[in-house]
Amino acid sequence: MVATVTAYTDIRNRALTGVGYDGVVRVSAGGYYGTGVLLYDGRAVLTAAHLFTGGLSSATVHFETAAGKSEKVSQRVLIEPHYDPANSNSDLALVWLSDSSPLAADRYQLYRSSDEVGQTMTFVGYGRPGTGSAGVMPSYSGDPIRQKASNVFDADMSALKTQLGSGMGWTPLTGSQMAADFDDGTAAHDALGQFLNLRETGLGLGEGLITTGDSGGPAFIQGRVAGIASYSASLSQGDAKPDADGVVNSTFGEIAAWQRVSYDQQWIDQSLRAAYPNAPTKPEDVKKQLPEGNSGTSYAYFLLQFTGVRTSPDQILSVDYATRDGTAVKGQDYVSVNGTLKLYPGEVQAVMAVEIIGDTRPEADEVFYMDVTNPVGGSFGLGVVMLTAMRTILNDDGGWIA
Ligand SMILES: [Ca+2]
Ligand SMILES: [Ca+2]
Ligand SMILES: [Ca+2]
Ligand SMILES: [Ca+2]
Repeated sequence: MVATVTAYTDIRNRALTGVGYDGVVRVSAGGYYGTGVLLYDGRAVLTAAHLFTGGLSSATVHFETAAGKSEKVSQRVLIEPHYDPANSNSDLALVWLSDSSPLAADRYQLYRSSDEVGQTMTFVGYGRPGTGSAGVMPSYSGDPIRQKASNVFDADMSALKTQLGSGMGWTPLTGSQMAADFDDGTAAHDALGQFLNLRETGLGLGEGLITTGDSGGPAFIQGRVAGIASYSASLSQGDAKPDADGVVNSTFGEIAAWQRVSYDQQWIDQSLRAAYPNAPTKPEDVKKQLPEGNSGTSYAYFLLQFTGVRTSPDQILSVDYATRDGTAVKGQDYVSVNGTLKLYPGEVQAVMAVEIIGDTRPEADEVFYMDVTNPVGGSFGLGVVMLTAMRTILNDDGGWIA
């Protein structure tokens, strides 16, 4: 990915394995590729819809983790239903793996607050390398390399449209896309400084911008997925020509846009929930004891129900949740999760899924816990601050004698 300030051979820009980026994957479809990010269910990869133009409905997901490289084919691609290619709105897609992801691949939560603008983010991708001064390297023919760089989400893209008017040939939906510019520390190349008077001249050697192949890649705030890389642009207005060469090639002075994940979190959450296999829909169907399985992961479900009354029909309710070790140990027996569950308008219940790790080692039956806290828009009952549920992973391998 990523055009950076220094050359791609500079180790500072590499998103090496084992340091938290192993859930950032390469997604190839129809002879091209982009980038994607593995979400909290361990099955769905969030990426850009425009990778699937022409009705493509399959993809290959390439993992690169501390445990090595592997790839998985997906035959299940869901395009955000409001995707509008002419304006690059809702440029999001979900790609489900046919089975579980490598355990070494990080799973990520969504960044859910709406305070992204003004924050520094780190973005990661497999795009063609380049530098801010020379632009993307057309001659690069090596293997795709996973790189990272940082930038600041300076503005909502719709603010730029308001300023540039017909000088910008597309209309971003208000609140749905975020802009960052590629700075080199000078006012001359500070695009959003010139257009919107947002004078922020960059993060020095940490600054970067997306290039071709980074499409669909994540921008992280606090380790959560806040943006999905969508496109870059070379814009000008009158005397303001921040891009030195006027060509879209990821040089200093260009602007890139990320789809704003918080804006689309309902579609993402509900799509993932709808895809859980055999998820319970009523309390009596919840399985509290689950066979461990022999390979990959399988789901243990927790069903959260709201029995109160909303203050208004469109109120969004939420709780925070986190798994906790009992005799079962995270990373060995199950995949720990720690996130926020939202109940959107019309919903009175939803499932949380935890991946149980299968193996063929005889063990005792083991338990782990799910703690649910911080109810927003309801309470757990007088004096109750936490709900806890337990699940038992049943040994299904021979040889254990109690
Ligand atoms: Ca910048
Ligand atoms: Ca700037
Ligand atoms: Ca340029
Ligand atoms: Ca087993």
